[in-house]
Order: sequence, then structure tokens, then C-alpha cells
Amino acid sequence: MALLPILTYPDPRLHKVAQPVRVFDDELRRLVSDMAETMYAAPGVGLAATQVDVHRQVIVIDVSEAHDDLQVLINPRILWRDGTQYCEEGCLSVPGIYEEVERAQHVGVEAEDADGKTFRLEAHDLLAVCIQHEMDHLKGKVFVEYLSRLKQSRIKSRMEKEARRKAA
Ligand code: K1U
Ligand code: ZN
Repeated sequence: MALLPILTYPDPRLHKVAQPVRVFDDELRRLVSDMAETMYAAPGVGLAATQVDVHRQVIVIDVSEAHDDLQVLINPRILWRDGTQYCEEGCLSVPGIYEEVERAQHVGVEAEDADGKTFRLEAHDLLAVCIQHEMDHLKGKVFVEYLSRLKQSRIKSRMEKEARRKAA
């Protein structure tokens, strides 16, 4: 297992669109395992492959308190959405920034597991938020893009300043 480096906003690679997974092999299972380790170490409750510069439709999520309920979603697609919620979101690619975003409260999702088996999932509240947030990553969208232009520009400047400070 290995910890993978996480891309930081505004890295342009965060805007790449992830491609569907067609082959469910040991290399894919190694990626899933490394992503899970990276998410738990961060710590976070989700991670999309885009964030580790792998542009394939792979997501790992664990919103459980005990960190013992890993969910792996490959090629996820939303079948239905219902309701609205406003949740303060964070992102491992935008460290230190927490902002409220509007999301569906309930979603029905279909995906494959790491062995290529198709399954369906009904997600509510934080799990629903997390799935929508991670699926946005796979489309090349970062949550700050839901905010005003002014907020986005302030966040971008703050991230660039922090990157310069770390490089010095
Ligand atoms: O995509 C990511 O960068 C992961 C992100 C997922 C997420 C969290 C909250 C709302 C929407 C999406 C994170 O995990 S940010 C870190 C975080 O929220 C957290 C960290 C430790 C414990 C609990 C939460
Ligand atoms: Zn994120």
C-alpha cells in the first residue's frame, strides 16, 4: 500500500474529465487500496481518483464514525435525486476552506465494485453530499466553483500564496 500525493487547487489537472473503467484487474484494486489509505491518512471522508492525478472513474468514501465502512464506487451514475440540503463542505484539494453548498439530500446511485460487479445504493445526508462532491471531481469540477466569482478568486489567491510559502 502507498500514500498518494493529492493535487491542490488551482492545479489544472483537477479539471480533467475521468474516463470509465473497463478492466477490473489487480492494478485497479491496488489503486483503490492506495486511495483508501490516502483518504484515511489525510484524514478525509472521501477521495476521487482525479485528486491523485489518475483520470479514471474511481471513488472511495467512508463517512462512518469508526472509519470501518469503506465504500468503493467505480463508474458511478446517479439514477435519481430528491430534496435539497445545504452542507458545509471541505475538500482535501482545497485545504482549510469550508463553504456551504446546495446539494440533493437523497440520491440513488448505480456503480461497479472493485471486482466489476454492478450494485445500487440509496444515499442520504452526508453520504449523499459526499457522493455528489466526489462525482463532481470525476467531471473535473471542484466545489469552490459553486461559490461567487469573488470567493473563488480569494480562495485561488490564498492557495497560490500557500503554495509559494511551502516552495520557499
Ligand atoms: O473530496 C475530498 O476532497 C474529500 C472531502 C469530502 C467531503 C467532505 C465534506 C463534505 C463534502 C465532501 C473531505 O473529506 S474534506 C475533510 C473532511 O470533511 C473531514 C475530515 C476528517 C473527518 C471528517 C471530515
Ligand atoms: Zn474534494
